[in-house]
Amino acid sequence: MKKRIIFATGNENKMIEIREIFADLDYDICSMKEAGIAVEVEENGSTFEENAMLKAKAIAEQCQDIVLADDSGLEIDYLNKEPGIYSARYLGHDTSYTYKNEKILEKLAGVPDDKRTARFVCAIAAVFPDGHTMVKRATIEGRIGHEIAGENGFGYDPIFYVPEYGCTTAQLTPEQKNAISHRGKALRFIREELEKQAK
Ligand code: ITT
Repeated sequence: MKKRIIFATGNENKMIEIREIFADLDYDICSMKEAGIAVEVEENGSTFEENAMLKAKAIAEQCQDIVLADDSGLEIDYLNKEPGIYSARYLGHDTSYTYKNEKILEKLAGVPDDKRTARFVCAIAAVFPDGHTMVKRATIEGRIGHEIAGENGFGYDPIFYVPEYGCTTAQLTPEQKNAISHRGKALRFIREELEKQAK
């Protein structure tokens, strides 16, 4: 039987990206739901790394598998790095991303491109059955676009413009986004560590 990796996330969009990046790895990749684990974790850390570790540790208490957790968000330089670790809760937890994205575009109305710099940040925490832990942070640099564009991805993707590609991350294919994204980079690092340990 293959070993399991459980992802401590309730975000189905993250799971889709994670599954693609770990597709050919010799582990069964399970969401919390698939593993039958339902735990509400209070994300009260002050960094992405702390919050990722809080989530991973809480779920690791419920199982004997490798547990990974993702804490991520968008930092907009013009807004003093908001929404940052509060990205999911920004402008209300239950507001739609169309609303959040429109409000951000309003806040940045008239701001020139060189002041619209932003980045997606992702911290992936890993907790192993023997208790040892690891955390990796990665980013993708870009800027806030001038309009909502693209149907792929999730969250803030439709307003996150990547100059090298001339489009938003919501206009990239899933493979293109994973190849350059914060989550793709952090997960590939963790993946390499898992492969080293399996040897
Ligand atoms: P879990 O805690 O259950 O994993 P969550 O959606 O609450 O799910 P976070 O607390 O890490 O996750 O919040 C991250 C938010 O940052 C997420 O909901 C998006 O709004 C945004 N975000 C993170 N990565 C993103 C990406 O690749 N594209 C667009 N938005 C992203």
